[in-house]
Amino acid sequence: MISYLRSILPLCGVALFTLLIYACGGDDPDNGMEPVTTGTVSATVTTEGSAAAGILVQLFAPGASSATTAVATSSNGVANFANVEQGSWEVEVEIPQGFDLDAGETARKSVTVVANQTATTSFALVDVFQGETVEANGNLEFSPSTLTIDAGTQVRWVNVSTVLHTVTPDGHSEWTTATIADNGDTFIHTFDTPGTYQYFCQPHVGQGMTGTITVN
Ligand SMILES: [Cu+2]
Repeated sequence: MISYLRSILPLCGVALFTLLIYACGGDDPDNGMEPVTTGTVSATVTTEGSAAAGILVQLFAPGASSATTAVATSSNGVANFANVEQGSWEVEVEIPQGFDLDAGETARKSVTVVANQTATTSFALVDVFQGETVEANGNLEFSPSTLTIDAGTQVRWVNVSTVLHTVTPDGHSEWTTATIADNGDTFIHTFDTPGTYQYFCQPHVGQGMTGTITVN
């Protein structure tokens, strides 16, 4: 019996060693690591030549009607799709209210993804908004904070910072409170009734982030 154990002990050691090598094999670059088959798609969106933040960009398999995934552009105007299988893909920009494609642009473009590389594409938009724009900025201000307009005018609030703001009516119900959470987010309201409309930002009203729209 002892001699039998003594004879199989080295075999057990070999088996254990083989198991360890097998288990660790994935970390060994020389030992059957899966080749990388994915790359990155990088889409840049600009409005009038400047980086456009908060614009939704979608990735489609060729000819597909529903998107594989969607990413909003960051403050640098870039939407990155990581780990995209190599091959042909289509990238489509969602044109926000108040914007249009620049002359000669198309909303959906083809890209070819190569493993370990970045395929780039870009979309140029133009601002065709016909109203007044109020920026909610990183100094915790609405700019301009007072605005006088004619009835029927649209006002667009745009978040030009990286902090969340709200556009909250103060003592009236001309609109329902709106959150512009991210850089590039907008809220648009049409003022049809003459009057004075005060509003504030909920998180920053304590820092004086208020505004007034006067409609004639
Ligand atoms: Cu705010």
